[in-house]
Amino acid sequence: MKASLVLTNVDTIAALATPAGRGGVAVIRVSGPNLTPIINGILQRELSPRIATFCDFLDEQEHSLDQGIAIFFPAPHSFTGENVLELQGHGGPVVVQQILQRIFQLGARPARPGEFSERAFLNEKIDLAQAESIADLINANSVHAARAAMHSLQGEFSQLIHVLLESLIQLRSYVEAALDFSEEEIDFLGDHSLVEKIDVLISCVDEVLSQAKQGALLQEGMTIVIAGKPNAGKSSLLNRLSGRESAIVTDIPGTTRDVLREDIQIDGLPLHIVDTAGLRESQDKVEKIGIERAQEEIKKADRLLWIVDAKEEGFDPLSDPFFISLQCAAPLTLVYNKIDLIDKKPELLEKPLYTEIMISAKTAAGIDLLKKHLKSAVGYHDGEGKFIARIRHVDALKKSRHSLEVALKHLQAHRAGELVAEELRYAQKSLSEITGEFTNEDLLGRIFSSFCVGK
Ligand SMILES: Nc1nc2c(ncn2[C@@H]2O[C@H](COP(=O)(O)OP(=O)(O)OP(=O)(O)O)[C@@H](O)[C@H]2O)c(=O)[nH]1
Ligand SMILES: [Mg+2]
Repeated sequence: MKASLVLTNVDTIAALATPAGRGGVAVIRVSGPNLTPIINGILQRELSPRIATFCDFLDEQEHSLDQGIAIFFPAPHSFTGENVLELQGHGGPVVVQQILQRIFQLGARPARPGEFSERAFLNEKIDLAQAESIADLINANSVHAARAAMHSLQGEFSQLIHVLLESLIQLRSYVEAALDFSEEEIDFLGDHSLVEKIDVLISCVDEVLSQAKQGALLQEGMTIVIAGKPNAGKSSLLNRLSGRESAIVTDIPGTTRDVLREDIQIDGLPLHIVDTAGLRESQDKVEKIGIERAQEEIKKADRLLWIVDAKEEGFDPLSDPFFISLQCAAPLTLVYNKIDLIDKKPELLEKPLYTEIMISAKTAAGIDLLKKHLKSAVGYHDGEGKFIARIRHVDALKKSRHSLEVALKHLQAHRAGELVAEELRYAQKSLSEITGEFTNEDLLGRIFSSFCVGK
């Protein structure tokens, strides 16, 4: 599949690699099989490989469009694995457009979003997980996320996947070989060491899975929806968590009508906090829409913070008809707010089906406890994640783990060698999706088109 894609990518592509707009320097990147016409046309001189050369960038009439640095990276020692030309000129939108137009005139076409990274992947300069980490590094919102993305880019995550794949391939060859000799098949299926080997592999997958979940949290964060009756202090809590007065707070019930969002971080864990309209029966047209929106947000939450006034101590959400009617699937934290009014101390209680926490949005009492609770509720460990990952990777690891478990069942319950072999094959396929060895073109298209142009 890779080879056929490479063959269709014979045209030369160009794009601005630095952000659009005005800046000191703009870098234009050109990649393709043959850049001689472009270099001859715009620079009218030869370039030594990987040497920065100060020169004029020329138009058709040989007038200078700009002056800057040109660097030529001959294939395969370049980012994309093709011949690459980088022009570093002045960062003005007009001058950049003129240079790009000139390059297009000389035979290149505009690059699609992510097309440089896609070519790097197709030419096996990086695998899929590494290509994704480029986008993650660029989009990183915290030092933690940037470091983790860098580790992924350097191949640490891919390396772990390769180790798992190696063990799986060994296991598969053992099983397949045994299947070829039906007499020995009986021995091999009864051989406890095979069960052990699959067990060990499942624990190894679990280990990588837990790290990948951490990496995916760093990359995607989680959505926390604050909901409850009017005046409970939802907007006050949003403001307290975000550290700014983003929501209007008054003592009038029904103050918040729209959905408000703030992105915050707790020790590198990105949290998308959503404040919603207080839930109650209302005849007010605007408030009713706000309440509908709140209900929609609750459905999308990764965790729900249900706020009640601390005076309502003993409130049981699970027997509250209003709460039940929301049919919230997300895990719940019941937050008693305004403890300053009843002279209570912050406290956290683990109930069988949810967590209870006492805070004051006004005095900030218990806010650190709440933050700590949110971190541990999603399994986020302090310190940094080793590498960045995506939900896609976590899902692939889970699928692989599931296949291994099914293989184990077939082995133990029925000694069904063929089925064991088949499941091990699925397990391998799922793992290979992470690094892109078995990935279909649709998925590739989706992944790379989410990048920006020039990457
Ligand atoms: N004493 C005290 N007052 C609080 C606390 N949190 C909020 N309040 C007050 O309670 C009132 C309502 O606060 P909001 O944050 O607007 O409540 P809300 O839940 O967003 O209300 P709606 O948007 O109307 O649903 C305001 O007067 C706040 O100052 C708290 O911890 N202690
Ligand atoms: Mg509010």
